[in-house]
Amino acid sequence: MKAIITGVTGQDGSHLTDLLLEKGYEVVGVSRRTSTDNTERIKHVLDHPNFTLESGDIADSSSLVRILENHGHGLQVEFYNLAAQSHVAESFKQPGVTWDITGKGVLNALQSIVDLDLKHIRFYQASSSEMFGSSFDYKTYNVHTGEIEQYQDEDTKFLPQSPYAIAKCAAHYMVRLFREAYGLHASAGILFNHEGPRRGETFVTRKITKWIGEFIKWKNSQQGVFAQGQIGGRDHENYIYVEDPLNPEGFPKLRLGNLEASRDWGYAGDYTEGMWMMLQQSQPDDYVLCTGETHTIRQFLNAAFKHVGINNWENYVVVDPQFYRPAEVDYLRGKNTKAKEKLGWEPKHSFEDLVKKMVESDAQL
Ligand code: NAP
Ligand code: G4F
Repeated sequence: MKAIITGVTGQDGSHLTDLLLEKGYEVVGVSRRTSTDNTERIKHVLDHPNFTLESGDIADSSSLVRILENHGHGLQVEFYNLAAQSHVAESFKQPGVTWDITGKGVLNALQSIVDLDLKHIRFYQASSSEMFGSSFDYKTYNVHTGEIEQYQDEDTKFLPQSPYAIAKCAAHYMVRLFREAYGLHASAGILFNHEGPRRGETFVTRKITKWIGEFIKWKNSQQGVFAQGQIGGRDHENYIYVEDPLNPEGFPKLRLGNLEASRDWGYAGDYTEGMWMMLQQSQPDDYVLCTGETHTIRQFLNAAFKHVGINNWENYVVVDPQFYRPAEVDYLRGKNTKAKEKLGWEPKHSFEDLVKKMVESDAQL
């Protein structure tokens, strides 16, 4: 069995590579040329005998054709398209590049497979819950809380709120078209937010846990002062100070944007297993992967700071409008009934497990 993975250097690409190597796959990772090393997350597999790193860019069809010609033949080949400009806020600043990579890149991959007559290849597309945007269905009345619960599933309409989400919608429809028009075994996983210690440092969960890790290290370096249990002695809008006139150094507070948005956060390793399960089905299809729970950024902050014994996170965080987005997705909460019933997939990690994993990794607890 062989798998070609675009986006192999990213969070999901690295987890999927680990999973498929464990299963005995030959893995061909596709990575674009960058002037600084981008292989940190896959450095542990670079010398694996079943791993090959190929240079390629999803926006450059000729590189995909070369890779497919070299690696696309053979009976069981899977192609996981995880490559994307995946940062939603950045997509407002670089909408054209986001479109070329996240949208048109998917057409490049699908069309190359068809043109080379490699239709036996099973294709996975990394679709996103961002495609739902501000759309959700009211379906469940919770008898315990008396609330009507809102969620998104495979039948919820798309109402994208960013250039990223629009590019993902176009790619999603392209996958459906190639499935129907050419009979490709092409599936799309509509994945809700999934995180972990390998998450990019500018996504909100990792930004928080990384800050906590750095703060703990700084705090430990100030041990003599902190032994008295004093911080925030000279409170400042942007810095945390210790109550020590001899120590004028402060630690910069954590700067975040909208704290009210809700996300359905799961653990990335669980979700890459779901991707693989989709391609093992006899028929291609689209599936939502999510936990079914939703939490605000405030709740994530609360849980993450509590984990290192800090109960008043508000004293450490500055809300900075530079991190607001021109349009926001306020609420994401998925329903994973189809994935549970058809794939037998379920998330193995809870919200609390995820927070613990991330904080402990960044704070080296
Ligand atoms: P990520 O960490 O940002 O990784 C994105 C990957 O795409 C990186 O390896 C990046 O390479 C690569 N890439 C970017 N532009 C490329 C190009 N032009 N050609 C080839 N490769 C390119 O994202 P992730 O969190 O692993 O997510 C994986 C996929 O799932 C993405 O498509 C994302 O949009 C989608 N998704 C993610 C989530 C989530 O919560 N994580 C949820 C739903 C969907 P460099 O190392 O060179 O930058
Ligand atoms: O962590 P985020 O940047 O993730 P977002 O926008 O939900 O997108 C992620 O999940 C999608 C799946 O739903 C993927 F398709 C996508 O590729 C990506 O992986 O932001 C989460 C929320 C937003 O509401 C944002 O406004 O956190 C809010 N937020 C508040 N302060 C912040 C910040 N987000 C970031 N990145 N940085 C902040 O300082």
